Amino acid sequence: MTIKTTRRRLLGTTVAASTAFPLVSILSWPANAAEFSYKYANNSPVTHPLTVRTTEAAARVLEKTSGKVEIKVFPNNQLGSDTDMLSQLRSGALEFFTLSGLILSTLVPVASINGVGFAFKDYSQVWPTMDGALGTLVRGEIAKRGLYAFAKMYDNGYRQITSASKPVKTPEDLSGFKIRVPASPLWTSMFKAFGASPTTINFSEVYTALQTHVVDGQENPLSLIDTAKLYEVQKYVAITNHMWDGFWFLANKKAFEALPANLREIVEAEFNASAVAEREDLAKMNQTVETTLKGKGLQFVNTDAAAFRGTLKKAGFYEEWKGKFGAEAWGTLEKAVGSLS
Ligand code: X2X
Repeated sequence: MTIKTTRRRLLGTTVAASTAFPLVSILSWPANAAEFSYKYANNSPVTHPLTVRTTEAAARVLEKTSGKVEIKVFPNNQLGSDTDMLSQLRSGALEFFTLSGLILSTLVPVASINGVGFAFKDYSQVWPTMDGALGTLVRGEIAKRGLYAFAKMYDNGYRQITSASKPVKTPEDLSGFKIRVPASPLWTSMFKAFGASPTTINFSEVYTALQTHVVDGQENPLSLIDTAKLYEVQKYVAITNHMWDGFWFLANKKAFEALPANLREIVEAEFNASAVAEREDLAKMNQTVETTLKGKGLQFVNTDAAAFRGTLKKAGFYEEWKGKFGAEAWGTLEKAVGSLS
């Protein structure tokens, strides 16, 4: 191959990728050498540990498969909103995608079970539960829908409520509150049970929705409030810890099974290893992020979790979702975290 053709090929690659430039450079391997050229996409900022660690996993996969498996990383909704990316994953236009279990529940209903309000006391309950029986149950249901979920979830975090016009100090402050929630029946149901007025908006539109006051507030872990710069368009954050949320690393089953077993093993091992590293990154970040956000002007409000939980109970939230998830899934959750209703 002459230098001229190489350059032309590289140019072609750059042009093709120019609308959404992948983070993993393919320039370290000869052009077109990969036997499998796959895409991984997410909704998270480039600086978020989810993107950082999955990008590292993709680089390790390229190296350990001697360039046979190339996974280009498209973070930050470059390929569209979560709803769009889920469609792309299902059709095979996208091979890998990380998605909140709660949003995945639009396809796999039981996948929102980890989002039940105040279910997990802390991370010492989260990881054994999601790496254990409940995670296995959810993965089994995901497998029935043409997708394959890797064993290790990536952390998103405990969610907190931000607002622009007034702080949320008590459950009563949520009455009529215009809040953005992700696309998930459980999220909408929970904020209705709080008496709020929830609107479904994909994360790709959240910053703008807050900036233009389509909604007054939203809820997300502090790590995302920081990395997605939501503090620029919000004034207060109420520490509610109202649910724990994580990302399943999902593969289009057909595309994943097209890889020979030895390559599949490498991909799975590397993305699982990165999930564990990402959980540790967030644990570290959680020690400093409050100070960071205060420095950026966000005002913190502490809340009484028991009061918020009591509001959900009174509204019949737990009874309703116990019925929706069914005895097996609800029982598996309660076995891990104790009685909820
Ligand atoms: O959409 C959100 O709020 C986010 C980024 O936390 C999820 O992926 C559920």
